[in-house]
Amino acid sequence: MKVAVVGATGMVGEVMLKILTERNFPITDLLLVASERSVGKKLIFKDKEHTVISLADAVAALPDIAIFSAGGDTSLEWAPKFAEAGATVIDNSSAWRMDSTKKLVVPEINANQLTADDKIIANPNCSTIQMVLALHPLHKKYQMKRVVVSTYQSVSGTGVKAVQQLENEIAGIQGEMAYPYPIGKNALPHCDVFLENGYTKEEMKLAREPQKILDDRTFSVSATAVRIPTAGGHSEAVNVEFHNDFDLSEVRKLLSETPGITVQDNPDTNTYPMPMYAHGKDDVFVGRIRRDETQPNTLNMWVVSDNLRKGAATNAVQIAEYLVENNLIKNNKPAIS
Ligand code: A2P
Ligand code: 11C
Repeated sequence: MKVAVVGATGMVGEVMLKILTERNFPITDLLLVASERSVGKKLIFKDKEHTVISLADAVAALPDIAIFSAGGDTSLEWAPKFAEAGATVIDNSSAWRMDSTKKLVVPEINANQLTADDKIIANPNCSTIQMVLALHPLHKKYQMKRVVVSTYQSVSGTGVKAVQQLENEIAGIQGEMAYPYPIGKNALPHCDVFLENGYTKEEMKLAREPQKILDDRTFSVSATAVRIPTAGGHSEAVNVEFHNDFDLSEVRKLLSETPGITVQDNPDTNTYPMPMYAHGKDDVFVGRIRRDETQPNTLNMWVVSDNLRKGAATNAVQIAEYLVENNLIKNNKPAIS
């Protein structure tokens, strides 16, 4: 496969290269793409030096697969150009997620909907992916009615500038601010921009994306997204009300049998998921599984995952693997005249 990584110099791009290496994705040619600022820069992939190229040069090179992590504007403009040149685009931004002509995919849940005609495929938001992976087996069994989620999100979700802000604050250095306030020793109930309804864009992603991924609009999600001074992953307190009653040991069994989930849940040994353990791993970790004693058929759980891995790069690479394994990369490159 000729693979383009668009946004290769960014935070997700760096993890993407690591994951393509770890999973030994079948790459014959690798195109590393970033903004004009980075063209000519050298990056190492599997001990080999690669030169960063421009978007236009990458389109001209006719890749089979292009994995985008370069922001929504770049995706909106360039994903269609890559698709027209025959590439299958897997896009990490929010640009195409709610477009009814594009699929929004968490491979463990709905990769089976993909066909060779899907030329732009959307990767969900990081906080959505980990939540929906934990909810999916429970929804199938007990049917969700309403989810109330509060997130505790890593600064790495905002990007390099935010990680630097936290590091500067810890070191006592004055520097550029990614947030309107200090993030160290703080919690900001503010992830992404505010919308007219008073919610943030991040909160609305959590409300809408799960319905599309699970192809079900009969349940609702209400979210509060909070940025905290951690770097290893996102955590979520998830309260879910079902139509049907559940048995706690069966909930634990369903979750532990779900590919991609690790249950860490033992109050006797202080065992529960934390970003410092999830960091660098691909699984979604679930713990603090308990009944909400204030109303029937309602469960509380704590869900943690590395937002740059399963929340972004790993999920995108898993989509690419599914396409390759199922022969869904169509060779429809334009004929060269
Ligand atoms: P560059 O490093 O040249 O700015 P992050 O989310 O960590 O900030 O990374 C964003 C990634 O998207 C980087 O690789 C960045 O490249 C890339 N990028 C940003 N804007 C553009 C653009 N207009 N065209 C191509 N790549 C872009
Ligand atoms: C965050 N979830 O942690 C965001 C980062 O829509 O892909 C990813 C934004 C997105 O702030």
